[in-house]
Amino acid sequence: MPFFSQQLELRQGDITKLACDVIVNAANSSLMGGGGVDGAIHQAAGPQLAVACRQLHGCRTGEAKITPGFDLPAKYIIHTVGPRYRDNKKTAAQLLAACYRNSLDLAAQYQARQIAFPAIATGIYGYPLAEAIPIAVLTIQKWLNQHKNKQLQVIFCCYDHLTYQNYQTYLEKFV
Ligand code: AR6
Repeated sequence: MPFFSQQLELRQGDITKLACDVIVNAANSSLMGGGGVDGAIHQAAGPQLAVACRQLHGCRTGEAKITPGFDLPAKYIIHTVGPRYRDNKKTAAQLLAACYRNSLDLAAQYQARQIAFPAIATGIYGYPLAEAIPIAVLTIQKWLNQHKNKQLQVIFCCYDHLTYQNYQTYLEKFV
């Protein structure tokens, strides 16, 4: 598993299997579940997750909310809502960056030591990988530089090989 800096790690696999403090869910604004990684997380966390999510009254694009991990090996799930690339082209980059920033802020608030991100918005929401990866990496690097005392370990958890390869290429070049 390649490490690209002390705090950045790239993995290929299923995020629901990771036993880290926080995994991030690429949710929709209802927070009531869906397809992709959201469906996998709800399936693996069990029905208590939907009950907890209902009490959160949704989540706006770019924002983040937290629940316990329930049946997952992860302690917490941070639910964030990426932008639909086609609807929001102008603001999409800012909203995607906000997803990463707000998730990191919330993880730090909960004293998390590790956080694993899927490639938010790059599946059903159609955000091109080539644009989403630099936003993810640069936003996270900036946050880590601004919060040196937090010692947060960040994992990019890529489900498919294409996503993994694209991250690897970018990280090898720029980190
Ligand atoms: N572990 C890690 N990554 C995964 C997993 C997994 N188990 N399953 C899929 N991915 P997507 P979005 C990757 O579509 O684009 C849902 O219906 C996937 O290969 O899950 O933000 C929500 O409810 C891709 O690289 O999320 C929303 O309606 C990445 O996760 C909508 O989809 C994101 O793909 C959100 O769309």
